Amino acid sequence: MSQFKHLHAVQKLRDLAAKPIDLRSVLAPERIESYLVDNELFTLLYGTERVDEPALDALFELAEETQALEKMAAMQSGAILNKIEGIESENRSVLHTAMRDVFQDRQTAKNARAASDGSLAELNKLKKFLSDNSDRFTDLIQIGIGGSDLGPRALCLALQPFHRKGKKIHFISNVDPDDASAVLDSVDLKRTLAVVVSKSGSTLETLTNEEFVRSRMKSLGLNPSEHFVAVTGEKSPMDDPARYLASFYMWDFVGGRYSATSMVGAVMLGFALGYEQLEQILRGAHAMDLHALTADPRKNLPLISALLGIWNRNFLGYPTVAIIPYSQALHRFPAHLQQLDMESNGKHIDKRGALVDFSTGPVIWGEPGTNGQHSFYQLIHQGTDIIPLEFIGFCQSQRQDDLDIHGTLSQEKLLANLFAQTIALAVGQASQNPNKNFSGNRPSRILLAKKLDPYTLGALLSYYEHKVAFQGFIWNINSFDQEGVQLGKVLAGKILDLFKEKRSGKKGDGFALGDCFLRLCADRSRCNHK
Ligand code: G6Q
Repeated sequence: MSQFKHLHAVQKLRDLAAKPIDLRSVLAPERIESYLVDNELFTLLYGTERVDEPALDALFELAEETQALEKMAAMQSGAILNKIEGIESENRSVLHTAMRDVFQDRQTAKNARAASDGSLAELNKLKKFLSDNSDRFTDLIQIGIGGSDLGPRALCLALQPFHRKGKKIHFISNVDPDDASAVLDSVDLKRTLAVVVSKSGSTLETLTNEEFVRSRMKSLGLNPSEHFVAVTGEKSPMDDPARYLASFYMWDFVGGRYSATSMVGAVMLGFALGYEQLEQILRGAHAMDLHALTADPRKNLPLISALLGIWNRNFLGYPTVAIIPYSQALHRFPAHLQQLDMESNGKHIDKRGALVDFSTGPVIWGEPGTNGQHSFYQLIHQGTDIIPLEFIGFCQSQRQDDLDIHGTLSQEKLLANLFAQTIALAVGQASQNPNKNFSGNRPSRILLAKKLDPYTLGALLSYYEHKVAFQGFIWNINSFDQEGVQLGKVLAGKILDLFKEKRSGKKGDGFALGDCFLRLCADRSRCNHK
């Protein structure tokens, strides 16, 4: 049996989960007002989760027994965390927090000072680069994939009203040529800066797309080395400053999906928003890093969110979580959280190398509300699976451009829908007509803030990073590697060899399964219909 199952708190939680509270009978204003916790920016409302005091006590005991806060402190101070005992594995510090511990109060990273010094040096380089070059360019294309795309893109799109006038940002991530082609058709390359982001400097999609854009530039008589910037690891195949207008660095101890606040996001965000607003994102993230590190467990927002997630996943047995921002600006944020959470905690062995015998990370998915209400909420309210929800809401609209229509503002309509959903899910509705019956007793929680600005967004990003890390600490899994993505890459390489062989007529090692798909594709290409 795994260590996790042996934990005293786990036994207790299992007993408690045999008879969890029923939200239909307990939900009342007093409960909503007492099951909440806040810090300077956010209020986490969790009265609509299926927890009571004994369950909460046992969850905090679980955090203590697994030393979740101690592990957070170890992470933020640069201890080696990215390691699995007894088998070949990564073996590194995990220091994304040092990327934003660059301001005067520098408290978190005593042992991680070198990392935050490195980050500060890159930020200073970036500040100078932006002031020397920003005027030359109207557009920026970020070329990168996975962690080099999702987080930075989500942040960029979330802060549109803060973008500088006359600056447009585009992204190319997919190796689908239609992605690059569509972006290239929409920009004036003479005034475009291309930022190629690849920590390894060897990612097929990114290197292909870089060449795609370079080639288009050359065909227009432009010199790519005056338009291209690199963000990569030191000594990676892309670390070749002669090919680039500038090169910025990131390090092994910052994982791709945790890298939005490193140079991976910073170059593009600095260009889009200006350096000062970029700094606000970093300051907000740093404030939440400190909160995760120092807040008492019962006041610690990401820890509480992690524990509620573990209650839902391991004890109530719910397999997925929907994260629904009631904010259009956050429309790509769930895509970032999908990667952050599922790549981190979708693991089948623990840190001792043993197969786990409990559920690890749930399936994470989401879309902004209210749009989701008009599509998949049917299943959430009346489907046969129970889907816990994490709502994100803001009291004020981001743009403050609102109108009283039929007696209420649009922002009020948005919030009314958010609060209505959490109540409807919890209390349901009895009806004689079974098709109109809502069973209720379905859990959700709300993370509420005043308004979405760069500082708050930085803190929100960090909140989720720490929620995911706390869950990994409690499950004792390695949340900072991603071996599960390797097999597909290797097989894609073999299939690419088949494509090459076909073109050159040379025979290679053969790969019957891959070959079969290529044959089917060739047949399809010969079909007459469009
Ligand atoms: C993230 C993953 C992965 C990575 C991409 C891009 O944690 O490691 O999504 O970010 O595969 O990798 P490169 O930045 O090395 O191109």
